[in-house]
Amino acid sequence: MNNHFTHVSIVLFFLCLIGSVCGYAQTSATTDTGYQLWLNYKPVLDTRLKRTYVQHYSQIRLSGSRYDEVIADELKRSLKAMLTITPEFVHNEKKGIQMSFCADKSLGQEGYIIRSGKKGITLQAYSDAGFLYGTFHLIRLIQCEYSLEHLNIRETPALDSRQLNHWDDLGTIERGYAGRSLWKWNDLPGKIDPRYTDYARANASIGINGVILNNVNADPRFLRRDYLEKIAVLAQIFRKYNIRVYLAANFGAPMKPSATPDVMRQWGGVGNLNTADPRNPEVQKWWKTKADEIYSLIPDFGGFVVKANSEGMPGPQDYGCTHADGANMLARALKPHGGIVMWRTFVYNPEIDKDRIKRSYKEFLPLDGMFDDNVILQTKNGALDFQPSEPAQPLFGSMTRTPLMAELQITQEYLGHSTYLVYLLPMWREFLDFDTHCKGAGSTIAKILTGEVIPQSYRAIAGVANTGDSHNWTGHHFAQANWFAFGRLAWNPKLETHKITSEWIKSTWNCDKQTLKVVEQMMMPTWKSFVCSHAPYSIGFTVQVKGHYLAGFEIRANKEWKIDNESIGNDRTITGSDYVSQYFEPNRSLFNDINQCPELYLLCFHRTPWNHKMKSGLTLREELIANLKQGIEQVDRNIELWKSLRGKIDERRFGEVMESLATEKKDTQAFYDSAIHFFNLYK
Ligand code: BDP
Repeated sequence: MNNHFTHVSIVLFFLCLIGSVCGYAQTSATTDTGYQLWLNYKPVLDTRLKRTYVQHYSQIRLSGSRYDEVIADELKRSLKAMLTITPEFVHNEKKGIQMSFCADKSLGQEGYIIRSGKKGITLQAYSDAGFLYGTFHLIRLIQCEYSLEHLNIRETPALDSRQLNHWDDLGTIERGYAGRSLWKWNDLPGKIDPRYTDYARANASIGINGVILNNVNADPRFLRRDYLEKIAVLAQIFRKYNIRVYLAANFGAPMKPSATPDVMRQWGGVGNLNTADPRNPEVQKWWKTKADEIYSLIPDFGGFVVKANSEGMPGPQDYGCTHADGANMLARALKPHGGIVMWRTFVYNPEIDKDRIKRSYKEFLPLDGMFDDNVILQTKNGALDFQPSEPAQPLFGSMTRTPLMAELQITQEYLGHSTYLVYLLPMWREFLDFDTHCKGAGSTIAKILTGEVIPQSYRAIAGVANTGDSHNWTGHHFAQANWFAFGRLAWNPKLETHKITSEWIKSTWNCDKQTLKVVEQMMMPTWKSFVCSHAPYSIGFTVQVKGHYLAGFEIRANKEWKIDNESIGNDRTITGSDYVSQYFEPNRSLFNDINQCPELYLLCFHRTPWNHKMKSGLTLREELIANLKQGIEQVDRNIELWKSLRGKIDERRFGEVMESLATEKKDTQAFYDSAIHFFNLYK
């Protein structure tokens, strides 16, 4: 009896042990919150692969670069989680991973080479930052379970400056759908959120090297000493990851509060002047002194982004000066310190043209060549706004003596906020591959940005961030993919879509083949289906004026675009507003011809008869109505696909994505109902 009892207890003890181990496994799986983003280091399950990784990554010789400390940190953290090893950092060994400087100048400030051979893996760079990016590449090789044989990788970024723009308003975030500010302004500079480092790690891992901390609708207080001291602390943390800090500057900042124009009443200026006139020596001096002050606190400060004379923001035109006058004045204050001005071209002054879409081009083209050499024009991908689809802004390729940088929007202002699963890479791809023909066929936007078509003294790209203080950073787990994809594209605008997408999936979720297939299947069609169901054929604004989320066809109709019983769309042909003429041939003729215009842009350029025959064989009316259902069909498909991954995905994230999909379904149905009701008014 006693023996039997002992036997039972031993069995029970082991059962409990197994139970608790399984229980532990389960809890650890269920507590996966998404906080780790794509740096979600998971154990490598393939034993053969694991053995090779362990063999190579157990010993590492660092290069002596200024990033060694964070490199070692990241390697320790990732290798422990993925391979259960703690690497040994060695000095002279010729095996394992060997990092060393090389004389290949063409690698530039950030490039690197990774090669594998009999003696292990070498990571070489010409400059310090190459080791940082190379290390994240080495880590990614394991995360994505790539083979280490015959590695011969050479990477240099195609764009020098790859930035995130945070539309941060000191607590809240304009067009932010993932919580409040990441920057804890009230706690800084004394108290430092560990999250700042995790944010920097995530960015460095995808190549982001610039952060604009605040909203383009800039509160002048960001330029006040107390805020600069807070900003200096962030800069210090980000610098460790090769990330520079920039600020959005309010052009009216030098003014004293009582002198500030109406639009700034809510803030007031932070100076003591009665004007912000760029010709005024006092104003020039104010900015010079401010620049000196900033650089004394942040020696590697990147510069300013400026939204001026746009949507009520103050600017040089308030004083009869041009955008160039304003930008150059700021540029001269920053120049001695190596800073730049990113002057935004998002302006739409109604006096310039009746058609809003034409205004920015008309204002900026005549200024080509008038900007100082440390000014770059920051230009949204489309000429209207961040619509779900738009033909590319015709300024790209037209400005030949002024560098232009692209501004993309990662936050889904017009694309379903953080509620919808919309993968933006296909949209950005469409933009980057857009052939401007400015120097003949093949003059794509990607090649313009990288300076291959028109020499660019400064090559840059910015994305309006979709982050906030929500635990998973972006609200929707899948919105992390847009941040990731933006970074990878910014590094290399030609990087293949499948590569970016599959690497995000593997490093965020897992390397299981079915997960990979299903998640990619979910993501890829979402941009197209969103466009079809929410803003068909690049028609323009279709959402409510406030919020930019709910359907607003009634409010937008016959204001932003035309509709009646005969036709729908915008006449921007040469006999209409003539927007087409802002494009180079053959785009101009192509867009001008209703039968040749790409259907994706049809309603942007043409007031199209409802009975116009589409390529599908259907009339415009039939196709538009049928396509409106695509949103619902897509989310239904995604729900089924996601369900098929139950058990493959950790429970908490699985459930949260399921909830997001359910909300998306409800909201997309409401959008559809509203759209159908509206279109049925016209027949
Ligand atoms: C619009 C946004 C607004 C921004 C503006 C801009 O609705 O919040 O301030 O763009 O980019 O799309 O300046």
